[in-house]
Amino acid sequence: MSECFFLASTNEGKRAEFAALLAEHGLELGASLPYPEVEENAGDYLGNAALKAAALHSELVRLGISATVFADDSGLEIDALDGAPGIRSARYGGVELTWPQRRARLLAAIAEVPAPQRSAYFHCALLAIDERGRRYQGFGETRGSIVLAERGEAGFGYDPLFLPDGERRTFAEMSAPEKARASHRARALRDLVAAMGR
Ligand code: ITT
Repeated sequence: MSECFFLASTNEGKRAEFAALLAEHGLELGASLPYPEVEENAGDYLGNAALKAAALHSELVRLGISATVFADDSGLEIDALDGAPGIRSARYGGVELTWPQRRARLLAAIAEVPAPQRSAYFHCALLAIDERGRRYQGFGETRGSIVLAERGEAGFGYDPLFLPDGERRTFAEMSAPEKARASHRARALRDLVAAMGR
């Protein structure tokens, strides 16, 4: 039976990607377990991932479940916006915005920026806590640029705006396996699994 990793995330897009990515490493995504809401105020990606992972780890200990937990904190950094939305990617423009509204807000913010200067990257930090309480980290980045208008329906979040370097299609125009080949999340998981010796 393959080992189960429990993910501290409320983001269904991330869950779906991790289910497939973990399987490539011979690992399984554990069931979605509720954990106390965390204020993501650590100030950096890894710190926020640690807050989320620790919250779920405590919950598993309380339930008497011995397993590895992990969390992902990620974001889109746009060079012309000095790295925004960055660590605030999930809340950019205000928590009340829908995702189409949030993407429209971002496109409006860089409307005057010409195509060659729309460089950006996705960053992903992972923090895992194993059944013995040991901590491991993993990082991944994908460089690309922001398109002029939304393209594609797949994926989640900012995927319709992000064109990875060397590709003709945005993340949202790719199938899940295609996105996984070039994604910051896939790279971060590879880094984490290597650090854990799995
Ligand atoms: P959890 O904290 O519960 O995991 P979240 O959506 O709040 O869910 P983050 O705090 O890590 O996650 O925020 C990162 C945001 O960055 C996320 O909501 C997406 O909008 C965006 N993002 C991260 N990875 C992405 C990807 O692969 N494709 C598109 N957008 C992504």
